[in-house]
Amino acid sequence: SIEALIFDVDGTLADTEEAHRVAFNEAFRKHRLPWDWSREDYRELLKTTGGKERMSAYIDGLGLRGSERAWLVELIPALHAEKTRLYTTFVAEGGVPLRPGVEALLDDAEAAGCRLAIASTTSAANIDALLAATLGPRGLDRFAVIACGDQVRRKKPAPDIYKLALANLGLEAERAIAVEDSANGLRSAQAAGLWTVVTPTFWSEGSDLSAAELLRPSLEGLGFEALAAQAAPPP
Ligand code: XBP
Ligand code: MG
Repeated sequence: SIEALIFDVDGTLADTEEAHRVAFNEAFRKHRLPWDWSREDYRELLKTTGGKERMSAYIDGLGLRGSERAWLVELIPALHAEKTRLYTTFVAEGGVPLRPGVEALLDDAEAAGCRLAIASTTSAANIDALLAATLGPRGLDRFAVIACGDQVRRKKPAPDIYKLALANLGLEAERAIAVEDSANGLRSAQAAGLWTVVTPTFWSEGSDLSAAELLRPSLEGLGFEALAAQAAPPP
């Protein structure tokens, strides 16, 4: 039987990527960089997971040499800290709601005795801000395990973050379900052996999500028992 649901955060619990994008651009302005990522740019840039890694990939694409490139690479930690400050402030003010059906599924799973967990590329600070703003001050405590950010060296699509979440839950992959929104997240979860539900957003449009065990526009109307029965049908 299914004993845990492991949720991705960005794109899955909430459609946060526009807030991330705006925070990146604001951080670039504050550091007097002439960078401005459009929504189309950002959809492409999302193929690199992790904010620091995303900026690094962007800098690589600028084709700069020597000291100019080195100076920008050295600026990444400061840019990312600034971006995190801006993002958490916006999210803490209630700037990003949960996606439809998320809270109902969390409630339903808990009522059925299923544990909740998180496997995310983003930082703990960002997750704390989102869960407190959307689920209240005790929102974070509802998750038995939060695996995130730099706790693993290889971010999604590598399986490491889902493997870490499973290890911390003390479960084999057969006992859990992953909930995702993106191709990188789907690859990560499936590479860790997880049965995966995918609910795409604007940001995952155009990516191939056909490998998902269950693909649906949102979690709305999806009860825990129905989900668990699909993932682990009774013998
Ligand atoms: C989300 C990400 C994150 C956010 C930015 O991927 O890739 O990098 O865009 O967060 P997933 P940070 O939903 O697959 O976990 O800047 O904190 O990295
Ligand atoms: Mg995601």
